[in-house]
Amino acid sequence: MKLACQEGLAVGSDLKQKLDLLAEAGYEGIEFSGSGLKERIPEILRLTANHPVKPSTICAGFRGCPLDADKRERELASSDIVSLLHTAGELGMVGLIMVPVFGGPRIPDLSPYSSAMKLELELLTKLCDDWAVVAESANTCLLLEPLNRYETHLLKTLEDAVTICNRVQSPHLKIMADFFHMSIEESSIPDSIEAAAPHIAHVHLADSNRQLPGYGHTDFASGFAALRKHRFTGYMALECGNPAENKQEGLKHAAEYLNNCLALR
Ligand code: LER
Ligand code: MN
Repeated sequence: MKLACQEGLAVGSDLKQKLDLLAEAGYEGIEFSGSGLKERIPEILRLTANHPVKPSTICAGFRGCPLDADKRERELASSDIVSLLHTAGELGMVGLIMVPVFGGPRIPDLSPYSSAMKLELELLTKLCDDWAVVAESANTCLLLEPLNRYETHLLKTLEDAVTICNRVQSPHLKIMADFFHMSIEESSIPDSIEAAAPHIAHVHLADSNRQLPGYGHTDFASGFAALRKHRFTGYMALECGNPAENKQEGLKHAAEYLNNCLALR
């Protein structure tokens, strides 16, 4: 397992300095937002070619919503997702992280014919079928991210995302497991990781209060043990606040804390 950090959380005034300081703090990957990323491909490839910190993933950054009632919103999301999958492939990344819908449903409830959620899950399956083909051609993955109940109504647990993966049956459709959301929604983080393990290709790290690991009460060691048991070798990227006065020291301590959790069980 390799530690990574989102670009916005890394310390430094430019990408070169961020990569150098991440390496010094014990990180091996950097996660980017998808917004404006295509234009940065040459710079990122040049700076990471011979660097110990590699581009790991893209976290969202697409416009529109793939499950909106308005076709133009859906098409905007889909064309951005396709473009970002190609960007992820060009950068040699694990994949593009995608939340299908934030907040409540954007399509109407058509009961008794169908609930909004049933329609959303059917539409999402169809879209993921198509995106998995694109991801395969780009040599990367689409990573479904379940959130918590305060941020979405649709995919809230790893099991919810596994249902979509099982329907699509592509090795290019995977799951991103976020410890913050899991700490709210899963009754047991290690058990849910065990059940979803074959589908998990990336992890987000934040403590129970969405601060750096070590500032809250999430038991990372048991979750990491479940990942290790299933031979997870991917990136785990920090997506959280950094309350430390010295930000670089905060990142260093978090890496030490996480490595300690990795060694615990
Ligand atoms: C949002 O809460 C989140 O965890 C992000 O990774 C969404 O892309
Ligand atoms: Mn996340």
